[in-house]
Amino acid sequence: GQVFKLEDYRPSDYLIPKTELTFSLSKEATRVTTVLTIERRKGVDAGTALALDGDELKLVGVSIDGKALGAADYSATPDQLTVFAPPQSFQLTIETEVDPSTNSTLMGLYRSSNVYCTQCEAEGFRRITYFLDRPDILSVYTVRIEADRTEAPLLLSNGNPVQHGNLGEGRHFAVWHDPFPKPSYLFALVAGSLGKVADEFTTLSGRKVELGIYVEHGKEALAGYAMDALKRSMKWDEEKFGREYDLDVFNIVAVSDFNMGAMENKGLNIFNDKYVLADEQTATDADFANIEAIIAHEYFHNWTGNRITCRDWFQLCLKEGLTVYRDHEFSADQRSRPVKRIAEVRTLRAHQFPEDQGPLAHPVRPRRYREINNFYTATVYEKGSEVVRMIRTILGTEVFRAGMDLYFERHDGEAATIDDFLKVFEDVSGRDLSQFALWYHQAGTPNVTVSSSYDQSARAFTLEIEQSLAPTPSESRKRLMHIPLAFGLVGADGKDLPYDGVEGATVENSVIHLRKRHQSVRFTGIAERPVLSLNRGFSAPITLSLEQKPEDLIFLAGNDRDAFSRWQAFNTLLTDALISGFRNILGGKQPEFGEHLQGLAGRIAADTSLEPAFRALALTLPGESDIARDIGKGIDPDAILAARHACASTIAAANEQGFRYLYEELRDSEPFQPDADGAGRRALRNVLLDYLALLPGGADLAASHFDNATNMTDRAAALTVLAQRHSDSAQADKALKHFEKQYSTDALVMDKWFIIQAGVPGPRALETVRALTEHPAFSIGNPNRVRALIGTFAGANQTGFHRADGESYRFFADIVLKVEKRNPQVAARLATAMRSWRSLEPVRQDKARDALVSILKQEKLSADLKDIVERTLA
Ligand code: HT7
Ligand code: ZN
Repeated sequence: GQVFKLEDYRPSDYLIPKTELTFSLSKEATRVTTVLTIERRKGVDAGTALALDGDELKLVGVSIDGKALGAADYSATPDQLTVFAPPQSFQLTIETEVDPSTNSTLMGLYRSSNVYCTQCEAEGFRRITYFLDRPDILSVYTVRIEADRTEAPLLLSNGNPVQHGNLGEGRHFAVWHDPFPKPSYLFALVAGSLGKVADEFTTLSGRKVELGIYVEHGKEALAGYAMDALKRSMKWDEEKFGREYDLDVFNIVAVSDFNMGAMENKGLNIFNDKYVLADEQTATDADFANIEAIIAHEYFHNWTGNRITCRDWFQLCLKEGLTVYRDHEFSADQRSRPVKRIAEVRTLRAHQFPEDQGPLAHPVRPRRYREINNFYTATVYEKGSEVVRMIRTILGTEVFRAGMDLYFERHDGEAATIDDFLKVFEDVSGRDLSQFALWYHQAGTPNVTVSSSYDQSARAFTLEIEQSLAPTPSESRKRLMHIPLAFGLVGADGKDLPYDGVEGATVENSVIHLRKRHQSVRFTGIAERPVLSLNRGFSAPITLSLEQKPEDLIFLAGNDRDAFSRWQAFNTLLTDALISGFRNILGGKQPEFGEHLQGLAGRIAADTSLEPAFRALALTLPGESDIARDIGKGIDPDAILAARHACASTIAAANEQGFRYLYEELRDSEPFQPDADGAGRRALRNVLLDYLALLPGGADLAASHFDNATNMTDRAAALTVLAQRHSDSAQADKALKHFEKQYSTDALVMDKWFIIQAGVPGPRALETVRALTEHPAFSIGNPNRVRALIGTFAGANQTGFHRADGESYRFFADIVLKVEKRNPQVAARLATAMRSWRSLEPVRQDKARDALVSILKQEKLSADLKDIVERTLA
């Protein structure tokens, strides 16, 4: 396949200032008439051909300024329309025909539950009409939609509505105009019959905006939380970034077939219905939090992505990393900042660290790609957000805000680059960010090794700090990074000790700026031996090799003023214990867990000065894949599971009384609220249930938790505990059957049923998952179903997926190929579950390699899947 390179970027020869589209919608043969106002760019030679992108298109006709083109004037294939020698400025009219009903890729124009909808990012617009389908072509769109009035009473596109009316023969039309020039990837159309939830928002400057959320008829009551989240997002962006909404209407449509979470099309966001529909009976607290975050994310794109877009797809992190940063800040403000930060770091470590440490590693701003769809990654999104966060840490909140203001002022209406973004911060701060820019350009997670010593007589505390960055694919030599390490020197009373001097590094606002390979940082005037609290708040996305005594970690877990570091200290103790338990098991010995862990777990659980959500996170043991990642090599998932189970059982047995008391005390007496407080209490109670379920009578306790649940959070938590801790019990069987019967017609709730069963540890999960692919609620064409059942099995069931006999890999290869026939994008994303195969022990490694190779042997493999599998094997 073709490799696209950043260094090959050059501006297009032609511009398209105006785009007029007319859709005559019909299920199998939709006609699209495109009238493009085109101008040759200044300085480009007359006679230069115009090559427009297409993808599987059927051309019906093409004309220039009203005159049909002759065969000598152009050439057309499904993938390209070339006009050989167009005039300097002209109107190009193109007629194409597309078939939405058979479009199972969910890119371009397709049908989802009888609704016409579109997905154009990244390169889906070219499946609708021929175009310069690249993000630096900004055009003003006018869209006319014609459809059968009964089939599609609702006709939506970007921008503001300008006209609608009847056409006769049961058809009608609507015209939409979007005054803001935009790239083609932000185009959207929706037509069908949907229920509407309406509201309004008055902007800071007093403009009224009509808000609409469209959902399947009968589901309107499930859109209330999303609407509330939208209004809160609009207000927050005004307050925190000075950004107002800019059109008269803002619409959101929920569809049930969608490749990703949602899409920020200008004025017409389209959502996976999973991230819109919620009430306490069908959605968990995690679902509510995701809805809030994704509604905010897509809305925030209106400024970071739409008003200022990306010059090319190498700059994807310009909009995605920045917008994730913004949605993280929003959730932190709406909920609990420390709890949100811990959750972010867990996600980053779970998804981005393995990417950075494996064969699919790439820089936040990649330099090359074969298939752009495969670059919507945790690195671009989550690490991209961390990089923005580090800019704030380095510059401080106020200068960062000044930089953002300058970014909006300087680049509004443009297609910008990461260099433009960094430049605004250099300009407002007067700093040189060229070394810092390596965070965008170098792949891999830096490791920082630290040792410390205290010299009582000199009252000096010295840190020996060293940074390193392992080679990643196609980057063998790495340069030194600028790493901002927030820190505290914690005294015996838990307060940060003051110091009167620092040598060996720039230290500002409790941040050490690491810029060299090795730095010896000496603090003077330190009255007592401090306990080092380093990388507070996870100020830099690194791995830290820091030898710390267990008593220091226990001290930090109980006393650090930084809540993230308290969580981190306890998590480090747990991880160390689990890894040594794993090694014991591999060596044929019993794992042992020190009493300090059990005591600390009990104290954290009962510490009412800590918010319940924090206690829940602290008590959640590192997951099997977290442990595997920290072990690094020679992974035997069965031994990890056994160590984790033993550790949880020890903690449960040691704290039985306290945990039972708290479990009872946390029983909710108040009505359900999907807010952070309510969710925190439920989270803590459900973590306690998970421990108590390991003690005698555990299955009955979980069954009664299930039976008495008054909301989906508790019901799903109890079902998970039954399925994972007591999979062979009558109680688990009964609860699973009950759940299935109760929710058989609710696809989103049935996804939870698939997820829970796909996650049951042990070799038998394969047969369960195989059987569930035949379940009436499963559908290989629906991304949510596929991700729930297959994605969970491959991505979150370590012992089931990595069966030593390799059977799960063979099943997985087959099913990935089946998905690929309909939807290459979803198949490619699924296949990334194999990315850490080289960290397995040798027997499993061989079997995993065989399965990957078997995928490559398939004829006519899509570019999407081929790219992932080849890079995974390289
Ligand atoms: N910007 C959106 C990304 C997206 C997408 C990308 C490729 C294929 C389908 C897609 N659907 C949505 C979502 C976002 O990050 O906000
Ligand atoms: Zn986004």
